[in-house]
Amino acid sequence: QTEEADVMLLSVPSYACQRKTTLQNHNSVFTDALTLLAENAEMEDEDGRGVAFRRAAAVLKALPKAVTSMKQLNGLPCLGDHCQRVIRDILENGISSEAEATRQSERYNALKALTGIFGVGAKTADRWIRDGIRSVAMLRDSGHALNRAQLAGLQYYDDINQPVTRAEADAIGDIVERAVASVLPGAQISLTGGFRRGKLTGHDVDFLITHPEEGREEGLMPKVVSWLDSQGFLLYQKTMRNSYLESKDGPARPPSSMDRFERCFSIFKLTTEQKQEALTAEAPTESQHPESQMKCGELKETGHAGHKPWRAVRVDLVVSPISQFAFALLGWTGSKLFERELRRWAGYEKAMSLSSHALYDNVQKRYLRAASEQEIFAHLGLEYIPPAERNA
Ligand code: TTP
Ligand code: MN
Ligand code: MN
Ligand code: MN
Repeated sequence: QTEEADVMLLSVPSYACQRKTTLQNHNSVFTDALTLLAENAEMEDEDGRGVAFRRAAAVLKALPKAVTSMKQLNGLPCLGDHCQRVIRDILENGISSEAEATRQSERYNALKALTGIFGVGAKTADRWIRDGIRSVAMLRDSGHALNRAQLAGLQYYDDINQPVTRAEADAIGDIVERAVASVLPGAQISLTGGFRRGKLTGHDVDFLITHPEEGREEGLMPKVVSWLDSQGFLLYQKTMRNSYLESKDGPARPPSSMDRFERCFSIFKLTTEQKQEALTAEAPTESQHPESQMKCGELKETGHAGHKPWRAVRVDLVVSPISQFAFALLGWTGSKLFERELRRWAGYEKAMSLSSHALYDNVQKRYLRAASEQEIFAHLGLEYIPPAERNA
């Protein structure tokens, strides 16, 4: 085969929100390396570099085939010199020496371990590393003062760093349904985040709660949280009240990726029994299927003597008024890069400002209403991309 025949012409639009990105990735050998470099940059508080690596990885994720030669990169967006060097290295040597050196560096591993603790960000991790703390064990022994989130993060470290399965997400969903139904009948909950995009596992479970009658959702979160707490479902929670309205003319506007809904960052206690109930309740006739029997077997396994019969799961809850629901749903479904690209597209290409609350047209000087995600994409002049294709 000639080299010419081997070169497929690849082309993708430059914003991730203009492309369909499924979970099927033909270029994971490249995107794994670029994602590791992005993660490292973010942990070093170099967000600009982090985004550049993430954009490059997202371009490769959207390609219909594996890249096999540098020529195929001609004309692709977001691939700067640095990213091309990483890709060339992998094409020529099978691995990226930069990614491997990073993966093995003491600093990367210390940052990864410490920021892997719930409640610990890049700045805190850096401070601790400068104090000589390079691992979770060293932090435990150090006697450092920790806040409430970090204490919970340490206490449930192993559970929280174990991926959440779809079955576990569904079991948590059942519990949240019960909580919401008992404090505000008629309220609706939606699974958002990675699971809505079809991911099989996640680092947490994300829910958006609303009520079809505007205003009925006000003050809902504290009620949901106290119901959950009274039933023993919460190991940790931090609730923040809605600050959207009062912030409008306030001086300190948050970065656009942060929204101001009533929200709760929590750690749930999920028992093996609840997981079992969720499986049998949702699929009562499925017990004959080999796949569901396998799941039940796995559950028994985690509950056997010697192991605790429950696990800690990170859960994010958000409450939105129905008038902002479509924006909140779009904003909390992700991926994070897809969201960032939507906002960049809105600002640079459409002179609009998009948040998880609203879409503002800076030329017409008015808010554009939307009752569905489809309407928001239409306002933005974008083809509708369903959640399963937002995995940029
Ligand atoms: P995550 O739960 O962090 O990510 P994920 O669900 O895509 O992946 P994972 O499986 O690792 O959990 O965030 C989900 C979405 O929530 C993401 O698109 C960004 C959004 N989000 C906000 O809009 N505001 C916030 O303050 C936070 C923390 C997240
Ligand atoms: Mn999530
Ligand atoms: Mn995540
Ligand atoms: Mn989350």
